[in-house]
Amino acid sequence: MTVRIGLIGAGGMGRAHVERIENELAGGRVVAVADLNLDAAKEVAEPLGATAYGSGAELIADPDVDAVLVATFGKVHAPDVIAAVEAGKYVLCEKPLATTPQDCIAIMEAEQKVGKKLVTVGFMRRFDPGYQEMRATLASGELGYATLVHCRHRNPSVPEGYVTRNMIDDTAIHEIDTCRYLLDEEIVSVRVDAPRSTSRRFDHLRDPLVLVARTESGVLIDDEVNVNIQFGYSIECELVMEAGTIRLGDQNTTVTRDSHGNRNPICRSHVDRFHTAFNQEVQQWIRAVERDEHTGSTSWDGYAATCVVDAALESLESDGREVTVSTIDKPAFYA
Ligand code: ISE
Repeated sequence: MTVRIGLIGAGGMGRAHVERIENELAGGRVVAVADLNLDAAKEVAEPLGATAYGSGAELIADPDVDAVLVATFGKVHAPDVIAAVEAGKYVLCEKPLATTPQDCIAIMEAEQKVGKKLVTVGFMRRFDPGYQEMRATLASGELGYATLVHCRHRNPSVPEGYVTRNMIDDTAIHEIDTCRYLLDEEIVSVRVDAPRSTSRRFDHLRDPLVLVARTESGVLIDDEVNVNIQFGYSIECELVMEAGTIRLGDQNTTVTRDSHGNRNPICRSHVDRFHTAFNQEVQQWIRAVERDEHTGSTSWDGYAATCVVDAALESLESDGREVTVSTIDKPAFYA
């Protein structure tokens, strides 16, 4: 069976997904594209022979669409995700699931009403082989339990429209999710420190920031978020256990040796750094939809991450006070 996919959001991320579905992955086909900018939807849809729509609602109602990929801005995710769930269609929704805990709760309620896990959140790092190995090493127990996680999230630069809250809700949200995934426990408190800002930023931005979070068992996480580092896209993560550490391989392609010394190419963006992870994520989603199964992170994961984001934003607004993360009790449905 070929899974007939409808894409909502014809921007950069949506186009990158179309490219992989059409040229690199098996089992799926993009049959419809929706965007509020109908011309953008047409531009993506026409070469594929797909139908273009000016709204997500029309695409979701199309009986030829089996499953929905949402790649719009986080702020507008909830209505489309809820409509797809109510139509009984599987959804792969780019992160964040939504920008408020309330919207995430509405999505979880819709899912529980339908009685089926239909929503996967696009936390693609869960599909990165490095993070998977780190998780397996911790879970094996060989090196004891975790005590610390050191993370660094660096981007070469960000556009002017990127504002300080995006340091948390768009960027650090990846470490929030990967740490929950690696440690298999919730983050219970968080604070955000703001060091001296780099001069290589737009004036409105506070960059870099450092997130310091604590989990249920007391593991301490530190995350340097630094989005105008100039030299490239670089993600580091080191998990410290009682009897050893494991560090994520970064930029692990080739090393050139010449009269200038040793050097390796550095990625420019998440699309190339996490190419394999994105492909694995979308491929496994397509396979799971074929089998009528859920895969990847759940709406609960999307909700839990958004609650940590909220607490971190509160800390940022209160000059780095440690803020307790408040959540509803986890519904048995997501156990
Ligand atoms: C972007 O949306 C991503 O998801 C990238 O992984 C992250 O590095 C970047 O800061 C975000 O804006």
